Amino acid sequence: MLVFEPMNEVIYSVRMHAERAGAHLCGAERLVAAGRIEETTAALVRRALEHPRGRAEALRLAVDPIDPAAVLRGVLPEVRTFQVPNFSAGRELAARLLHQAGVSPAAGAFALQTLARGAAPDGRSMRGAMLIGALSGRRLEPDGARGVRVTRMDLSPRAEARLQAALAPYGLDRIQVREALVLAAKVMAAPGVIAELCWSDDPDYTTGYVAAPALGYVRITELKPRDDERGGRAFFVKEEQLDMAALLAFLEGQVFVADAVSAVHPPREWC
Ligand code: PML
Repeated sequence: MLVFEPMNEVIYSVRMHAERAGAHLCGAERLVAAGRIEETTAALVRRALEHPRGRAEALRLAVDPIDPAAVLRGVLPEVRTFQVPNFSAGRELAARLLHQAGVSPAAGAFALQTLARGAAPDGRSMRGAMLIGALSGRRLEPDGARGVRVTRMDLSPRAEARLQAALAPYGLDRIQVREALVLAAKVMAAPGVIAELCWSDDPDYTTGYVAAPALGYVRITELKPRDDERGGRAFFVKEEQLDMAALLAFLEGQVFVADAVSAVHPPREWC
């Protein structure tokens, strides 16, 4: 369910972008009330300095007020976790899930192969996501090096507390899970997107997911080999109805706050 409703309190976008060796290292954003700006900036700076791919060498912070009337509120998807024995099995499961979500086998295979070899032209990970035609498998993002960045999203404090309580019993209350869930919720609400595939570019984080309105957020414990720095996201779109300008405006600019959570299911083995 999506609701445009003025929030009572003015909120601020707090964004961090960090670089190392002249290249993108990490970025993050929170939407918070004025009283939380200071603790939020401190947490984002700490994160850049303690990044698993090395300490940030340059860092930018931006704090901007958000128009309360422009906030779109939504619900997080249900969370499922499948434990797989290795990344090959994980990718096989991802391909099946994408197919269930309406992605053609060719488009799913193309996305998996492209993320695995590094989706940017230089063979590294892209900062943003690929946009892929769900049937044709064509890459559609306007800039194939940068990809499409999804920004301006967060959890409400109430939803954050509920999500943490729902994830904790399974040892899943981690920043990677919380942030990816919010991003997936926003992407699922985007006009024309039918599914998402993601795994992290952090070398020690092998879990990824497939998300789609019909499936929810399906975590897969191994989608890449450990120590591999290649990862990223692919958003699958219905090409025949695609309004690229509207899609990019939504993904990059629409303020989205998830203020309700759905069920978190216990992890189980996939066989
Ligand atoms: C999860 O464990 O559910 C999160 C998986 C994707 C993480 C993506 C990222 O950190 O870039």
